Amino acid sequence: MSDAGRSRPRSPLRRAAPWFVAAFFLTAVGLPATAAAAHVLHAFPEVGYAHPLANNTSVDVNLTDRPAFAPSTLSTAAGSTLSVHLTNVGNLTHSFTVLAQPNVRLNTSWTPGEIDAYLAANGTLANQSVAPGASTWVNLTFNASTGFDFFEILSVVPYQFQAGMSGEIDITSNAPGLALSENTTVEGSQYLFIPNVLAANVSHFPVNLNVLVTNLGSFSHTFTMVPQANVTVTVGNYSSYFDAHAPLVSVNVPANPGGTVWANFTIPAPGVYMYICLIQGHFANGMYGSLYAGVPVPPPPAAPSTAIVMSWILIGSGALLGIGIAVAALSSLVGRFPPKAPGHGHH
Ligand SMILES: [Cu+2]
Repeated sequence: MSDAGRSRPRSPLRRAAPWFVAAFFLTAVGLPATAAAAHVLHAFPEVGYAHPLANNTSVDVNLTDRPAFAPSTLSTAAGSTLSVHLTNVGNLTHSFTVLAQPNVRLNTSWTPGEIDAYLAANGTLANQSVAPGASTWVNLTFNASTGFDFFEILSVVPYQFQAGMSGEIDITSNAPGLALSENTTVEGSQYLFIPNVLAANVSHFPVNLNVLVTNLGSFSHTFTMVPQANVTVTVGNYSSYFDAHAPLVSVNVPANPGGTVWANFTIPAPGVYMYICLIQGHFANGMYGSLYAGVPVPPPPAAPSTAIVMSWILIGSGALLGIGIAVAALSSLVGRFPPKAPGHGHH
């Protein structure tokens, strides 16, 4: 008599094993699928609202003999303090001078005397001279009403501003509904902007917007925005359109995972502004989005039903697991009664 023919009861766990295996596989399929479906559900309404900067920001700025500020564009939230650590890395004296009037750019054709006269009449938020090799701190506090403004910075050492030593401090807003600093990412392998809807709920124009673009993949991309509100470019016409209308902004996104670039631009009027990637083939594959500036974002379409299906997969795997446990329990109960020996069942 072979082993297989013997009536020794199988272990309860072995009897239930197929059910556990089935439950395991269904869970293995169901869990990631459910997570993915949940992500889809979550991702769509994830409009790129404001990501306000921290209340106290510190930034290092080098003053160079180029002459230039490095970096030349700073950013901080309205109602916060910006601590600027200045280091003169050159051999010339430079100054870090911030205009008191927002949204003003001095004319680089002015003489040093004209600039001094303007500053004497209108004041400064800071006017710090920094000797070669020296370092110092300047703290600037921007009240809540300065949201969306920028303040020009310049060196007042004669002819340095005229030679290009200028920059700006962009003031973002953390007031609810007043989005200024937006955040978007580009997905390399799928050619997508995430999110593909940005919202700037602003009420005064022109308005300065800063979008931080982060590369999730390792392909080159651009973040390129049409200069006109409510214009939809197509794969067929975008090239000739941009030839005729310079983009509002076009930045190259560093081609490495985690690479970032700021797109800083000024929206002239309320409306919907389309942004695309200019790299050949990316727009055609869906790499575009819309910025809603001062206009409401339309509601998203109905949620995909896959999430419901996916949750049924999980429920199904739970049911299989339950059956497996029941089989194991029943088997162990049944196993307590010795089975009849072969041949003894007949009279
Ligand atoms: Cu691209």
